[in-house]
Amino acid sequence: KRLAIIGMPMDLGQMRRGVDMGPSAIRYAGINERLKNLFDEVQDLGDIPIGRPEVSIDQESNLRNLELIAEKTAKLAAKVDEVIESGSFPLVLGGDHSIAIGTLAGVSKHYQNLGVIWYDAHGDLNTAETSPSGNIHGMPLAVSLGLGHPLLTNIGGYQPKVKPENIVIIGARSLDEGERALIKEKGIKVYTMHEIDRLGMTKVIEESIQYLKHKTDGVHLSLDLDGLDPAEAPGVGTPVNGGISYRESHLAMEMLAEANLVTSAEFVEVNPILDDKNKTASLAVALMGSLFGEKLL
Ligand code: DIR
Ligand code: MN
Ligand code: MN
Ligand code: MN
Repeated sequence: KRLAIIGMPMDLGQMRRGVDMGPSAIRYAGINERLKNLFDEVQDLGDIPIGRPEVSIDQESNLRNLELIAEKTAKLAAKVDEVIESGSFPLVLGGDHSIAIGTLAGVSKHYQNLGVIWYDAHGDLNTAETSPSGNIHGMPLAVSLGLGHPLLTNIGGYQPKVKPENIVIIGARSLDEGERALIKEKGIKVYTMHEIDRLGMTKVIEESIQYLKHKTDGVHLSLDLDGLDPAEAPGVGTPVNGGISYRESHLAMEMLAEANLVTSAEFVEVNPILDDKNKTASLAVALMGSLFGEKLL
């Protein structure tokens, strides 16, 4: 089994600079050391070139940086596709969550029924019409359902990338009105913090695995570090109190590893400028260890 790491240093999906340094911060936290013994080979393919596009952070738009995001995520999609084609497991390092538009475009063409686990404080189910912020990092899951601007939904030349019944959202505690309506309309499975508190993470992950296992032929894990509590993951642009704990998150990753379900992954929204001594990047690397089968004993 081979792992291919792809950095996506893009911060265009939201307004706080610094999340473009996420891939560097995660590498600095020792990703290679941590994962090299869990695979036959770990290749770091470096970063998708983003350059320093001139964008104004105060521009008024309901799809801020649309063209640039479409262009860059298409490049990521092509790279992810190539990695899967070569037989490696793609692990993408963000970058803000808008990068998932590209990751899913690259992954999903390899599966008839791709499952998606969206580990996040947010639903990322906004469209230009429902978004309160205009930030595309609040839209990637909607885009992957085929909802949103065609420049985004058509990346890779097909849509949708994922079906609503193949999605599980875990950790939600900040959902906008339009997102709630969409969740109801499409019947998307969501474990909010309420269900996590009530059922416990064990049950949440057991149920998620059962829910996805029979109807999917691959599962993508999209892990937004803001799904965790800001006390554990302070280095994120949109922290929301009352999040998933460190232990619950390790348990979730360990159970996913045991189930051998996940076929691609991305870790997003690590912003070292907002972080406390690279704590959030280190947490991301530790969670990757658990996801890829690291054992305590
Ligand atoms: C909010 C925040 N729902 C928006 N979304 C975030 O701007 O659409 N997603 N932070 O991770
Ligand atoms: Mn292909
Ligand atoms: Mn997100
Ligand atoms: Mn989020």
